[in-house]
Amino acid sequence: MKAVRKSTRRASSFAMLAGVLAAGLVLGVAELAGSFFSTRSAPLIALGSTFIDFTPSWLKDFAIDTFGTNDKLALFIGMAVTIVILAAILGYLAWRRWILGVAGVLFMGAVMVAAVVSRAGASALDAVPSVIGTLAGLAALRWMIVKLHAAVPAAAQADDDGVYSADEPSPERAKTGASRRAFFAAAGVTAVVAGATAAGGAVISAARSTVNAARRQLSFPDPVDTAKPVPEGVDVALEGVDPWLTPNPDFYRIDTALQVPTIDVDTWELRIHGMVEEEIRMNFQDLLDSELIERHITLTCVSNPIGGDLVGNAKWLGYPIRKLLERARPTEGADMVLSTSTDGFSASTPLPVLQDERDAIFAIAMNDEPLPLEHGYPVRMVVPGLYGYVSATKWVVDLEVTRFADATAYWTDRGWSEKGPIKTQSRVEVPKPFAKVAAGTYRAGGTAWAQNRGIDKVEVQIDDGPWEEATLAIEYTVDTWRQWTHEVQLEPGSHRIRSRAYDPDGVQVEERTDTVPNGASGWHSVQFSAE
Ligand SMILES: Nc1nc2c(c(=O)[nH]1)N[C@H]1C(S)=C(S)[C@@H](COP(=O)(O)O)O[C@H]1N2
Ligand SMILES: [Mo]
Repeated sequence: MKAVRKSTRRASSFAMLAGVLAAGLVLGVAELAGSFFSTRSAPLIALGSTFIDFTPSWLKDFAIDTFGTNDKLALFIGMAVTIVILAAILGYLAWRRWILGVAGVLFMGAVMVAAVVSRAGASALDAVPSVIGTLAGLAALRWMIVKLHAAVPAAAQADDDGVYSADEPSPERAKTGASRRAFFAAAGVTAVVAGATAAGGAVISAARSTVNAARRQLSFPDPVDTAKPVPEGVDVALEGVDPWLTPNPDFYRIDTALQVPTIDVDTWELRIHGMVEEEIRMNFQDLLDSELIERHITLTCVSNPIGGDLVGNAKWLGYPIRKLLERARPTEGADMVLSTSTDGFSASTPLPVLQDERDAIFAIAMNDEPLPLEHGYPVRMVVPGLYGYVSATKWVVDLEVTRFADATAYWTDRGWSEKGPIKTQSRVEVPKPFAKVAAGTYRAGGTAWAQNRGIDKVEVQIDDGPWEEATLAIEYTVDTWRQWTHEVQLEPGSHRIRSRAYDPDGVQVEERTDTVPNGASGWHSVQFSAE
């Protein structure tokens, strides 16, 4: 009887240990997963920052008075102690009654998610690491608790007050010993995985912050050819229409990189080779020493659905790809340039497109800022008029001049077309789908694009009425998108608004097609109602 009581007591401390290890796993996994996304999603930092934000000023003053510049360290130690205590309690609860453990872990997970998501600039996506971590921790806790139950005599678990009557036969005890070893194995695995994930996450985040610090230090020479001034009239000044210049944090991001590559500018090198008279290697300083130009170019993803937002307009600073090709001198028969990024993505771009006057560039800055890491730091390609998958290689390090007959690229290997000119598109941004607007005179608006060809006209239709010509904003260049606006008269009731754009070749294709294999076509239509 005494032995059993002792084993219960020991079991509860094992349960607490299991809770603490599971909490470690939650944080470790979340840290590693977070390092793949952004530093914002690291739950510990978010929790600490949230705590600071909610700390009453008397406590803040007390902390600064007491700990001085060590106040942050004190905060982390305080957090660690709190987490260990809460986790131990949770472990104990989970052992007594699993459902309490589940509820507790999910509650803590929810607190983490709330802390992460409420940080400035955070998005719902930043919650993913906390969610993954919580699920991993829950699974590990379950695993350890099951082993623990197997290790502790059944009678010991049946009674809450520690009074039982068990005279166990020795075979039982032998089994219990084996189960106890199984528990320790589970606990050991959890501890190792927690430590490894936390360390991995820390290493990746540290590498990223070093690269980010170097990135912030970068300064660029003045371009020899600056972008022409942007007239105010490129904007129709209608609330709800996307800004003409897309701020970097709002710029869509599409790539295959599970983890954003972190490249050291000092070791970055671009090689151009293959069917060329002269092979060239260029480092970042060579690029800075070259004659840089500045251009506004609207980038579009082939996966953008009709009316979608995988499109953005930015000012790019960089070196014309044409100039590099002039120096390398492609040989007879070459018709394609295969560009490859550090992470193995590749794009096949028609050689003539990179040689003509359209200003395809190796971009090093985006909207007057060094390229953001996720947009290809330190160097990416931007080619007016082609979808990103065949031209806009981020983190670019290699250019091979070759032939379409001899090589294929990442997406062309996966069923997308070899050639990817951007299709002329227009979209309605005001009204939004299913909006309720006031009947009477209503101002609609949106954006159209036909990079490298230009938008000549946009027409708008309400229900089955006549197509009317919309007012176009000033065209900046043919490589940038163009806003439109149009006043319509609305009767009360439900309506449909459609838009269609014209490029120099005529009206945009009406037939709706899927994005595969070379981009969606079709007229955008929005349902809404007036009352
Ligand atoms: N290295 C790399 N570059 C890439 C991609 C990629 O997956 N990896 N995706 C391309 C695609 S499909 C598009 S649409 C653009 C998107 O660029 P953005 O993320 O800067 O908007 O990048 C292109 N460059
Ligand atoms: Mo894309």
